[in-house]
Amino acid sequence: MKESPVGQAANSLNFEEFRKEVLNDFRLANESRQASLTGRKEVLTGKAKFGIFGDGKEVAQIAMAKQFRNGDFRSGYYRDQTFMFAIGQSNVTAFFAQLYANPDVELEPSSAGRSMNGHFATRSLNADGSWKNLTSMKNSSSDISPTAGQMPRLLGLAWASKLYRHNEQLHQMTNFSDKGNEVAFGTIGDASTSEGLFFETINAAGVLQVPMAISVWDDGYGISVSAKYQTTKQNISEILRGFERNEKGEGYVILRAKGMGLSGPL
Ligand SMILES: Cc1ncc(C[n+]2csc(CCOP(=O)(O)OP(=O)(O)O)c2C)c(N)n1
Repeated sequence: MKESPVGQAANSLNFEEFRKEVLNDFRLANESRQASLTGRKEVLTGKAKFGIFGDGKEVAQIAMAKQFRNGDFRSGYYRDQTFMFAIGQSNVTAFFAQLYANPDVELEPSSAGRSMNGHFATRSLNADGSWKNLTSMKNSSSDISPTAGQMPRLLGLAWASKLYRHNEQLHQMTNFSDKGNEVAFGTIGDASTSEGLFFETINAAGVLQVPMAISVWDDGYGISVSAKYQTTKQNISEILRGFERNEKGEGYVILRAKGMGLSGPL
């Protein structure tokens, strides 16, 4: 086996498998980038009603998808297309079907053309109205338009898992939870962290100690308004420092990473 280009982490994988995975990830990132560029042209030339896209966030979202397991839930926002593609719960065809408001639920499974583009969801029910087994699929709650509106629901999903974890009577409901062994993943833009719902969720999650992971995508702007006008110190991680986990195990872990490195051409 050849020396792996990324050292220890990849050495556990067979080199051929690793190579395949890297190429697949690169292909997916490119497809998603092209979907953003083409979609934006469709909106600006009047062929689609409204558009909002996830370019610049491809690589970090692919990394996030690698941690997302069956049974987990997403409560996120409109920039998550690459993540949804990467977990296999959307694709370029479905993405454009939503952009054009296609009312066919087979083609546009997130909302059958009812929501704006970039508003993702997975279907928890079968066509006959019965429940799917949510523990054997990757789940997304339905995106809503008010920014930060996804936050209380994220907390609810994580809280539900904690209740399942600690209440054995619930363990028989195997379609919904594997004894609480799930994580709720949230995503939000930096400007939307100014909303009260964000701070309430952040505080409650620390108090309740729930299985929840939030990514704040900080591009320094909310529409065209600089972070200077909406976030104290222009740095949400910095102002959340008081919530950081202490030696008693209270609070939670805050990590910062450069996730927008490929905002130029891939
Ligand atoms: C409650 C509410 N206020 C305003 C808007 C309009 N709006 C949509 S996106 C957006 C900017 C969000 O910026 P940010 O959270 O930084 O996310 P980004 O799009 O930059 O990733 C605004 C103000 C909205 N959807 N909901």
